[in-house]
Amino acid sequence: MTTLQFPADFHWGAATSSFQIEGAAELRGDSIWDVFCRQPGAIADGSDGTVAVDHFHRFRDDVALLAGLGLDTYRFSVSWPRVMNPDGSVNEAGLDFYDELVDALCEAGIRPWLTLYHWDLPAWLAGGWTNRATAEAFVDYALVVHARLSDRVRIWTTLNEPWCASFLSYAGGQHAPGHRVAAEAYAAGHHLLLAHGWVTWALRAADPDATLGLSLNFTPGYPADPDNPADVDVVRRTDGTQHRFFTEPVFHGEYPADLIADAGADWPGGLVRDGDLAAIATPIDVLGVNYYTSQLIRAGAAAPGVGVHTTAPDAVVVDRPDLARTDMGWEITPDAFRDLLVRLHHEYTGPAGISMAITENGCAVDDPDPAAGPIDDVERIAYLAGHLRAVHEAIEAGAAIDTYLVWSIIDNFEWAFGYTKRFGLVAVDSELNRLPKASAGWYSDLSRLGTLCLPEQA
Ligand code: IFM
Repeated sequence: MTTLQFPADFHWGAATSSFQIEGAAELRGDSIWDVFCRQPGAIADGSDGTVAVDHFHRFRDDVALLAGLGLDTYRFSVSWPRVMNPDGSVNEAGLDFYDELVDALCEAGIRPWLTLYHWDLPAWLAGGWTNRATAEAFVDYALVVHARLSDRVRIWTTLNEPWCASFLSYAGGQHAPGHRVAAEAYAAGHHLLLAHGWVTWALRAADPDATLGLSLNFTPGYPADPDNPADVDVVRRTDGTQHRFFTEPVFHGEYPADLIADAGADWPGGLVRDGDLAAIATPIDVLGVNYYTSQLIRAGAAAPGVGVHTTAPDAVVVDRPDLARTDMGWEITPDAFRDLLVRLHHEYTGPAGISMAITENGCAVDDPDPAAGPIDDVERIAYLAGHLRAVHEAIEAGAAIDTYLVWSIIDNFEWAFGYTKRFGLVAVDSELNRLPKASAGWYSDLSRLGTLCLPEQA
């Protein structure tokens, strides 16, 4: 057994998002995910977010659950269509919900970490993220939320995983609004970044001491044959659209030239106005890193489309049969997580003098039905332990990482997979009772002591 000690001031917590857990859809406007869920075949089990796990009505129990586990941070997102009405007025009752949630968290001694956008875009915003006006509306919404909650919420994430909200949604068709038009993905990506930059600027002006950032999802790619230039190049292009499209303008104020060249006619040059890149590069305080897996890629025949983790049309993901997989089919690669964190530290956060937080990490396990008895999710514990070892190694290598937020505290609506995939430390039965799994107890012990115990091979 090896033991690794995390710093005494390291933050341990969990993350969720509004659409995935809240329910109470009748008390808010439609989001693009409500509309998407109504499309036949869009969601694997035909489900939706109407009730989800009813967090809206059970939030006090859920906060008590977090507190009982001893977690000190809870990252949640606000539902834009719960807070704003189609005519631009504020839905005060919707805002009240978050006010009460934040109060409950503070009373429990839990640090609220608020994400402003986790994909549930109001359905009434014409053109969605392909329309620059959506970024303008995002500023109005963000300021409304900030005005009500900033006396207690001190950490703000503008966007969660803008790659998913652009490429997977507008080119891949797998997420709302389900389009398959590459040029739309670039336009959406630019407007999402603009929304991030404008809100960062506006919140900084209103609240200079707030901690501000965004959460990006990273799936490092490796060439199947490092000596084959075609494989190396397809990895470069995948890294371009998936990662550098976001990191380069945020940290360096520019879109990479190779990415613009690769995009060709799809590049939204006409949409990028003077001042946009300066706004996008408004300094942040923390980079949120969401990590689940990595992939081996080779160049293959061009097949238009977007994979779950790729964008280049000729990217072929190569199976690594020696690696274990999660229930999403994602290969378990904690060493790639460590290498990613060290890369991000050297290329972006270190030079900017800012920290990183792991704002999502976790795994889907095909857990047994909770009705059958307590769930002993040893696979999840092993996954988390391996990835926390990677975080520890990255810290030892110099990366400034001060927070780890597991995805997720509770089983929830896993987007196009509906309720068929379980990421939670806590199960939910058919009556929506909360039933902690073995991983919840394990994570609770870890967060209290900060000591990670690993079998020699983890
Ligand atoms: O459930 C999602 C979450 O909403 C965003 N990041 C990845 C998770 C697992 O797929």
